[in-house]
Amino acid sequence: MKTPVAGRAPLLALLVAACAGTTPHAPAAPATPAPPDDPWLHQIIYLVVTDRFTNGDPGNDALGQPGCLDPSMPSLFHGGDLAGLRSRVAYMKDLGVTVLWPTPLPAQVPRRNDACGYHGYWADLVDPDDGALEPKLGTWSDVEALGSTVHAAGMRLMLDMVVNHSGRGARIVGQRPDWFHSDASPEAHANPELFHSLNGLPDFAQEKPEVAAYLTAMARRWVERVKPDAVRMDTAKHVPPWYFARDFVPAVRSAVPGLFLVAEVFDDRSIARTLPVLDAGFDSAFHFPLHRALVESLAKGGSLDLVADAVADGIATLGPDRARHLVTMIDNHDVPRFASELPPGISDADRFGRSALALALLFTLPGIPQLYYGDELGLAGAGPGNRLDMPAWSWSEATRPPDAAALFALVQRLARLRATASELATGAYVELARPRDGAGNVLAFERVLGDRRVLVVVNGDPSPRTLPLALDGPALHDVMLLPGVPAGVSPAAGTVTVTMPPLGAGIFTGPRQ
Ligand SMILES: [Ca+2]
Ligand SMILES: [Ca+2]
Repeated sequence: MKTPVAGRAPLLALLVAACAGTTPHAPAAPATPAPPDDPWLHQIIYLVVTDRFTNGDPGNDALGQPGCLDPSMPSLFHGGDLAGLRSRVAYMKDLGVTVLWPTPLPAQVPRRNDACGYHGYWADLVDPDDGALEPKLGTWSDVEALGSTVHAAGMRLMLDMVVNHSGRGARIVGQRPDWFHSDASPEAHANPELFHSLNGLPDFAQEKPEVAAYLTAMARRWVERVKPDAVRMDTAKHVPPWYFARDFVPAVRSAVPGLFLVAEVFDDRSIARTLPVLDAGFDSAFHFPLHRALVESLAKGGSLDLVADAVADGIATLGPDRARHLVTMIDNHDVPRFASELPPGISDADRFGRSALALALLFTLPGIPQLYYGDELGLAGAGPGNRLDMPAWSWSEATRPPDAAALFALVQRLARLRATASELATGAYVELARPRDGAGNVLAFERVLGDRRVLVVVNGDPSPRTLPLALDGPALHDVMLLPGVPAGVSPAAGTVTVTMPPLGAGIFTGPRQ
């Protein structure tokens, strides 16, 4: 297990001083009309690889496929389970996340070489569908108990599903070989994204009515049984959008009204790639271009222009309402952890500061923030190392290394801010300044809702920066997140001058006019 770099944490890197400018009052802009609200805009998602989180029931460790349990092997099961997740709902609640997204629950295929489906994406499907749970994760009563505990905590449950592929060697592949695409076919050659196997995973032929019917009935049974609040669809860009529009979306929505549907379209080049699944009926998709921009700018020292561009492109391409619904993240189980994108040899202070800035942006930019387990502790890891076990020291404030404790506290504060400042969930995004304006690597924006605003200023430079901002309306901003800085420092209107320490950020809130 890897731990974040220990050592003395600098005082929270989010330090800022603000002072009032003296320029004349700018003309007040009309209040922005409130955009449509949606409870999902107010959520914070927590992604967990269940097998790597907590082993709540050692009695199920040896169940399931033989030879699949070895906590020392990165590609085998480690013993984490649904009972473990349930035992940590209080931890999640304390952190401030509101939606639990565990990796998929179906029973997994037998071991191949040194790998088993500890991550849940290699289902051992069979026809007729047996709806079997992975025995190492637990029983149906564990699923029900987890759902009850999550809901009793006021949280929501997101079910991770796969309809693109089965696991290699799944029983259904032997039973129904004609239900899968052939990689040698002309279709696979012409359109590999939809018709070619992904990493050799047997690729379902949704264009065959019997295959579509099988997958849709399976999906319906899972949501009827688990009764989730949301569904996350794996590998959605490899499935024909018409299948989702015609079959999947209507089926799961009629089975569980009100489901929130999120599609994984893993493409960090263009948010336009999410349009087909959004048009097919999904409520949301992941903002992979913004993930890349946060990594390139804050982890690798690039320009914050990348972040501003990704946000602006999302809004321009999808419209502001769809852009607000995108799920945003600094990492997930398929990419290196944010802390591992930082340059080798980086100082403890910079490591903490850059992680804090990324999290501050994650919680204040448009989108529904998603944390990957351990983001709140600064866990590092890439390749198989991005799915390490949650460290034993994680669960108590008393046992966390100082940097991890400080980052956890920061996430708590950001989550509380998000819960109380609706501007961050539903407000319009207004860019105020960006690096190419010449102020250094500084990005400033506000989230505006009616007559309220949240102003965010981020300094990605390793040196102090001062940024004058012309604000309409009274600039009465309370400083947020910033210990030691008195609130309400800026009673005047007009220009606000924000002075930021290296890798600093300020979050202010107040009336807009
Ligand atoms: Ca277990
Ligand atoms: Ca496919």
